[in-house]
Amino acid sequence: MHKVILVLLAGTIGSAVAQTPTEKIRLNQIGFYPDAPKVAVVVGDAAQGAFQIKEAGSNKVVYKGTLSAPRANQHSGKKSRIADFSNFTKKGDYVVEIPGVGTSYAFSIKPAVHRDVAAGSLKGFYFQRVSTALPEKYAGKWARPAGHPDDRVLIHPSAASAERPAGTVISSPRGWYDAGDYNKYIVNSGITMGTLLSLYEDFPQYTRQFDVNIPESGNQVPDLLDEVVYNLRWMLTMQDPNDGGVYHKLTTPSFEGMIMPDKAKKPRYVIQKNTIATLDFIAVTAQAARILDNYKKELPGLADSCRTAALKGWDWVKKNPEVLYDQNEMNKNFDPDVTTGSYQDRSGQDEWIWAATEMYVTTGDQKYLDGINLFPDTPLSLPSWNQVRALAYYTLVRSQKKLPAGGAQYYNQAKQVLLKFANDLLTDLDKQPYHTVMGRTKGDYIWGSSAVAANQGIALVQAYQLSGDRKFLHAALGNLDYILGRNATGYSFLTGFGDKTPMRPHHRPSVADTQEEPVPGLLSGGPNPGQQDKCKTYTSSYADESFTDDDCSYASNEIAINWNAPMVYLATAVEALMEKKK
Ligand code: G3I
Ligand code: 9MR
Repeated sequence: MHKVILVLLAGTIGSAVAQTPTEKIRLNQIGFYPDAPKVAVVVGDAAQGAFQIKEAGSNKVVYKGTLSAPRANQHSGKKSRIADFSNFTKKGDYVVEIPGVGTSYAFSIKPAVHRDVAAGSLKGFYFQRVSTALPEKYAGKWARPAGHPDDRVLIHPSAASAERPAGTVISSPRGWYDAGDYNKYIVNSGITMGTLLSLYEDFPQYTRQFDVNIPESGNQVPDLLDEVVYNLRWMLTMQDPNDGGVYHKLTTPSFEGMIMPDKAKKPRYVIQKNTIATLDFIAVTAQAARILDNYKKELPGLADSCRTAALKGWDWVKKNPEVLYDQNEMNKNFDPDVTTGSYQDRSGQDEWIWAATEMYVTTGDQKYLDGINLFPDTPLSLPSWNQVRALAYYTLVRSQKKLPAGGAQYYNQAKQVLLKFANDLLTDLDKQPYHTVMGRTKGDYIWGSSAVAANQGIALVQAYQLSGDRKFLHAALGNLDYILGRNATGYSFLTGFGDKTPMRPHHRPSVADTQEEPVPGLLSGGPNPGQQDKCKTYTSSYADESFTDDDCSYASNEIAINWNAPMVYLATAVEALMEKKK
């Protein structure tokens, strides 16, 4: 009893002294590495002159600094100043205080400061698992019954063949829910898997240490790969065994309501085979084959199945090089109409490059590059579900030592293109209102902009690996700071991580369950001035502020596997690289 009173009393005194954090100071709400840049941003006109760092508990001033000159925001015209305390390196818990403005959220300075973020965002994938119950042992208060067995999926008329006429029942279980919806899309699975498999290939040692408390955690396979295999086994079922073509998606005709997985029981179909889905599938299975060769004992037959699947897929795309998925056209010809995510892409050029490169690296056979222009004369695009060329270059530079004779030229070209791309990302970094690569142009704020920040971070990590120049690593870290709070909304976009983090993502289980807090470890889409959801609760239309923490907002506050994957990559890569000595 006495103990309880004492604790309560201490709590009261603590909160009487502590100030409510101000929203005007924006920083990574998790914290900083001792020997890396540390930046907070203060918004508005009031702030100028000095700032200080105080110990979170005692209020003792431990560092004094001066705010930068004001920087004008290109999206909103608002002013901000930078509080740079990179020179302060002592481990502990602190706040930033700016006289006349207030104090920030508390943060830590310590080694491995993003370890929980990295592990938590990987665990996010477990919560997206289809066809299985999530018991409390692994899912805690987000435990839920199994949904979508997907063992009786229908062949949609658009996907019919002689061997599998419309209405044929196939089994296509497992995989991850794509996003806030319950469908499974091959194209989006493609980049997601490529990103996670690349994380394993780039940092095999570090990723072996992950234990994220999933059912497979006790086995001899790294948890990262166990999670990937859960989706891989689904992807393999999406290939038509008769000809090697791959279905575009497994979906209900229209989106389910905001209900739990086990309550969502509309019939599900696989939809039209096409070239781009098959190319993405080939890239993933080819990459998985070479990685899983190292786990033949633990995952018997899986590497071989992937290799065979990739080869069969390749035969199909060679015969069907230009079958595009066009949902409107498809709906004109077949019933039922399908109105779920289209993931339709007008050009397969980048998918050909990616698939051919993965085949080339896995088999060592030059023939896969025949007829492929690996380095077209168009600027490289940041990876996204419909732009995968950079994934090919990441694989080429990573595989330098394993490339067959003649491969050095591809390595050299890929390296050059990637370094140019990363250098361009650094343009005017010192002038940016939040001192981040993310957000220099309005074009960064698309649907899923958080993944733009994360994918830019990956490109910068690649450049650091290629050059050893720490400016790239520090800029990648700056984009991680962006995602975790140093941005114009003040949100840390990863659910469950930070003080101000989305509470109402457009995510069916988070909306429909009985828990106050959303499922953790999921990356919210982030600012998107398109506001395609037409929600009424946006409070700003400036590109970098166009976000609303409301479950109506699928255009700014949904979550998605192709956004979570680069989040996992960036946080993990930064951890692995900061762990190494300079
Ligand atoms: O291709 C044009 C480009 O030419 C133009 O410059 C640009 C300007 O904004 O727009 C580009 O098209 C955009 C397209 O994504 C490709 O980036 C569209 O405006 C934009 O509306 C579209 O958003 C996609 C959205 O689905 C709607 O189709 C998102 O990228 C995609 O992540 C999202 O994915 C959904 C799935 O369909 C369903 N499941 C949830 C998932 C996440 O929200
Ligand atoms: O929930 C859907 C989300 O996953 C998609 O990203 C989004 C855009 O395709 O669509 C959402 O579903 C909405 C539908 O498009 C329109 N009616 C309301 C649905 C959300 O409740």
